[in-house]
Amino acid sequence: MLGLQPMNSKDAIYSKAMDSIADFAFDDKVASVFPDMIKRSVPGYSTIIAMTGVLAERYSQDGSNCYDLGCSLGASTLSLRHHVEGRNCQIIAVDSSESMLSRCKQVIAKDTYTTPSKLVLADINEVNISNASVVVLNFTLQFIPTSQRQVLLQKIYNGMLDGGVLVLSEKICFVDEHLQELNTELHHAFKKANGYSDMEISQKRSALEKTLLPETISAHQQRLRSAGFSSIDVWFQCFNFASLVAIK
Ligand code: GEK
Repeated sequence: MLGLQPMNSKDAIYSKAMDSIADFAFDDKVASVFPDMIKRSVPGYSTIIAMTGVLAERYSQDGSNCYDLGCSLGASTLSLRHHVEGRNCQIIAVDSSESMLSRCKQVIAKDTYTTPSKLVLADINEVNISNASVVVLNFTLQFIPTSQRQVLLQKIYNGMLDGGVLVLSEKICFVDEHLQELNTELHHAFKKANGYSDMEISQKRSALEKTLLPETISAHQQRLRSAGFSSIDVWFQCFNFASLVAIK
């Protein structure tokens, strides 16, 4: 996370009352405050990023590719770089937002680790996945239309080596109404404790309504199973945020 510090401006995007709220987009405004925004909004984010590297260290295979799909400013990419150095791996970090990727390039350029890393401006639905021992989808699948998710996961599975790992971190929802309400409220309490006002929380929620589409853990598990993954586990959960590992 050290590499992300210099650009860490405070997120105040939704702090003033807005007449109309546009759909959330990964534009320059968001990219410029992203590390602060995600850290104050996603419970367990730092743990998930750190453990992504630990998992990569365990599952990366000599001479293979490690993908960070939806890399934003490169937090997971850095974690991969630090944990797979010396493994003869190449990291391929992909994001469709130019604002994110140009900043990610600056972050990676400052990193003292030397794992070869290719940064690609592209839609993850369009990139080729091959020879992969590690694939990371940290809070990215939730922005892909639900109807395209199985095809994407099948492509990822097909491009992975036997014994490879997929790390899938997502905002989740619950079938049980009580749990849905409880976890939503606990998440809001987390954001309030991190300095967001009720208005900011509510305006951001409206902006994300049509773009971030959470699913239940069991929907994710079923999709991973249909794609062919053999061992699937929820290794982290805090309120309505979870991270799964799936082994090919
Ligand atoms: C982190 N993983 O810090 N193709 C490529 N990129 C996409 C697509 C797509 N179709 N859709 C969305 N993105 C990061 C955080 S943020 C999560 C990931 C969040 C990109 C989008 O541009 C953004 O950078 C990222 O996915 C999602 O661990 O903001 O909640």
